[in-house]
Amino acid sequence: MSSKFGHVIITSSCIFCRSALSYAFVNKKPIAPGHVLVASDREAKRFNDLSPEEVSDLFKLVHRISPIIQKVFNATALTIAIQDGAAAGQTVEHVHVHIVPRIEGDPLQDDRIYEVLQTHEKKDDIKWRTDNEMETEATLLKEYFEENDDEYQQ
Ligand code: AMW
Repeated sequence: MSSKFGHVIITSSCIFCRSALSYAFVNKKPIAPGHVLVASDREAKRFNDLSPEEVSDLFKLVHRISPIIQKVFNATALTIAIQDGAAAGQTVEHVHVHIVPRIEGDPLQDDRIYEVLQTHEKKDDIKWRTDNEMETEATLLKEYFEENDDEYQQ
């Protein structure tokens, strides 16, 4: 089943994990390897438009997938962020959480990540990935969840 992400349709081949009210998918223009997104199923624009149940479900899904993203992409840390509103850099008007794998000394140090997150979609130095590249990553992550994530308790 595909899902709406603001004005964009995310195909099921790019969605690697779902919960009752949210879904996790690979990024078309990641700022680092493994930069993924978690969105609410319902197309709410701003964080505060979500119900408490949706907030809880969204962050439970972030909580569930984040250690796996860190491990799969050989990171030692994560930046977990929401750009909530246009002035904060939000371009897709549908609540979503960014999960970005980090390592000591990576190019996003010194809070540079926040500038890059706000501007990366408009800049040409990071390329938009092909559907094939995205599907390959989502397939890898899907298998990882199906096989290795049985113990997660929501
Ligand atoms: W925001 O700037 O609204 O906080 O973040 C939007 C995110 O959505 C960006 O990281 C961007 O790369 C990503 N994105 C935009 N279009 C797509 C798409 N078709 N599929 C997956 N991710 C997308």
